[in-house]
Amino acid sequence: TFRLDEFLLKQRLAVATNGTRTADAHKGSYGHVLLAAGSRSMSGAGLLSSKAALRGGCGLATWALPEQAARLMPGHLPELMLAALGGAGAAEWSGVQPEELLALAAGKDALVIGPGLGRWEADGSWLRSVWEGTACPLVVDADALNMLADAKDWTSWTQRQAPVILTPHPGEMARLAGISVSDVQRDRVSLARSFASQHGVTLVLKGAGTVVATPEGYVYLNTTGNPGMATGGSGDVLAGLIGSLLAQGFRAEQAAAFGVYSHGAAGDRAAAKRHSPGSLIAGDIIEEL
Ligand code: NPW
Ligand code: AMP
Ligand code: MG
Repeated sequence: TFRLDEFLLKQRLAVATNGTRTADAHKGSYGHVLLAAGSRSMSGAGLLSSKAALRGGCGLATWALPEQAARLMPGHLPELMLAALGGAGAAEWSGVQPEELLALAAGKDALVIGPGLGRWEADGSWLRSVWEGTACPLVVDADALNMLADAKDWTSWTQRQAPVILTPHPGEMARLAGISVSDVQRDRVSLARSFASQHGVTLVLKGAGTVVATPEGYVYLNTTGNPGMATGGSGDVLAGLIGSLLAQGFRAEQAAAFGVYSHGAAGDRAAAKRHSPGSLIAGDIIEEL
C-alpha cells in the first residue's frame, strides 16, 4: 500500500512530462546546460554526463574541465562545447578558481557538478562559492556530494532561490546523512523524504528502486532499471540527463522523476539487447535514451 503522497514512476506518469517539439523550434528553445565534471584520471565521467545531457534533449551543452584534461578531449564528442579552465598548469579542479566556473555559469540554464571531479583540500569552501554564487538550478552528484558531506556547515549556506537536486548512491547518502550504508538501505523512503524536506532539496536516492523525494514531502518510487546498471559511469549518465531536463525548463521534481524513470527504461532496453546484463556498460544506456 502507498500513502497519498507517494507515487510509482510508471510509463503513463513519465510520458506526461515528456514535451514534444514545436515545428519552429531552435536550439535556443531547449536550454544550455553547463557540466563541471571530469578530471585527468576520470575524464570519462565528464564525457558520459555531457553526452547524456545532449541525448536528454537540451539545445546546447558545455563541458567545463581543467585545461590539461581538456587537451586530451577534442574530437571525442563534436556536438559538445568545451571550456578549458584554470590555465595551462591546471591538471585537476583544485587548480580552477570557483569564480572562473561562475563566470561560465552566467546565462546557463542548469549546472551539473560532481561526476569525476576528484577531491582536494578545502574543496568544501570551493563548492560553497559555486553553490552560493550561481543562480542556475543545480544537480549535485558524486565528488561534489562528498564535498558537501565533509563541509559540515552546508546546511547553513545561503538559501538558494533556484532548485538543488542531490543524486547520491547509498554510499554517498550514508556520508551525507552521517549514518551507515545499512541504515540508509533499511528504510530508503523515510530517509529520502525526511532529508529532502529538512534540507529543502530534491533528493534522488539511487540504487535498485530509486527513490525521488521532493522538499514538499512527495515521494516517487522508480519501477525501471536493472542490476546490469551496476557499472562504472551509470550514475554519471543520470546526472547529465537530469541536468538536461532542468535546462529545458522542467521543474526539479519533474526533471528528477522523469530523468530517473527514463534512465532506468533506457538501461532496461540496453540490457534486453545483451545476452548477459553483466556486459552492459554506461555508454549503452546513453544510446538507448
Ligand atoms: P562497497 O563498495 O559496497 O563497500 P564512492 P564512486 C558504496 C567517478 N567515476 N549500495 C560502496 O560500498 C564518479 O563520478 C568515474 C550500497 C563504496 O563504499 C566519482 O567522481 C568513472 N553501497 C568517483 O568516480 C566511472 C554502495 O559507495 C562507495 C552502493 C567516485 O565515485 C566510475 C563507492 O562510492 C565513477 O562513476 C549501493 N548501491 N553504491 C569514469 N569512467 O571516469 C555505492 N556504494 O567511493 O563514492 O566511489 O561512486 O565510484
Ligand atoms: P552510480 O553508483 O553513481 O554510478 O549510480 C548507479 C546508477 O545505476 C544509479 O542510477 C542506480 O540507480 C543504477 N543502478 C545501480 N545498480 C542498480 C540495480 N541493482 N538496479 C537498478 N538500478 C541500479
Ligand atoms: Mg556516481
